[in-house]
Amino acid sequence: MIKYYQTTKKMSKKVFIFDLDGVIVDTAKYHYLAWKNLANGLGFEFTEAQNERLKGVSRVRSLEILLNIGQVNLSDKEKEKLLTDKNKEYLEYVHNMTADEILPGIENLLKYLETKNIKFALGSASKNASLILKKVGLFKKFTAIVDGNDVSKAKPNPEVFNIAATKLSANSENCIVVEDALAGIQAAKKAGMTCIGIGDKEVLFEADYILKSTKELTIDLVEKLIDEKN
Ligand code: B16
Ligand code: MG
Repeated sequence: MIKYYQTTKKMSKKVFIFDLDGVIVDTAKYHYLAWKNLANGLGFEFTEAQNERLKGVSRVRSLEILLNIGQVNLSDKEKEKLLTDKNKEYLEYVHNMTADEILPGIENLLKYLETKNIKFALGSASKNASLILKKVGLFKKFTAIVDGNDVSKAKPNPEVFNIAATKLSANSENCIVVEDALAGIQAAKKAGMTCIGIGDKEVLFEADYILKSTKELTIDLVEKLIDEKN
């Protein structure tokens, strides 16, 4: 009995911060459809490989990258309209999302963290994060949601993770970030946090741990991380 309480106390020190797109759900495919339509409307092609460059990047910066690919120059007013149109189409896909779209291993992991009283927050660049979490039924599970509406500087700036740590009342060295984009991993490392990268090790080499997919976010690995001394 005593042993149980000691273990729980020690484990509860660590907290988790999850990215959204590419970690909790795969919304990248919907971003891609909307950006591709926008590019086609402007008269150029946009490939899935090029879409990789937009992962973890803010909406405004994504448009800049896209227009650069198509070598298109537009006024601020025209850009504003494209951003609104893109988000409108993206939200049409989001509205059809269900819990089936939660990536493998995530629900189990969140349940495990809840049973161990380990707090977790969201740290996403998306301005649609709350809506997406509501659509897939995870919104109420998060202690805090920090997203594109809360920051003035996008990843790789650490602001989003620093705010999440404050909301979790955690020191940065006790935060474990799960991210799928290089910009996000750089943000977590700048914040002085432990970072798990989900994806290609050639791209995510700056992370402390690299997993091919969320399926590899096993309870064994998580227990090891929360027991790890700083
Ligand atoms: P929104 P994350 C990011 O989400 C996406 O990876 C990125 O492709 C998108 O441009 C960004 O959110 C902004 O999304 O248009 O919904 O505000 O990976 O940081 O959770
Ligand atoms: Mg992401």
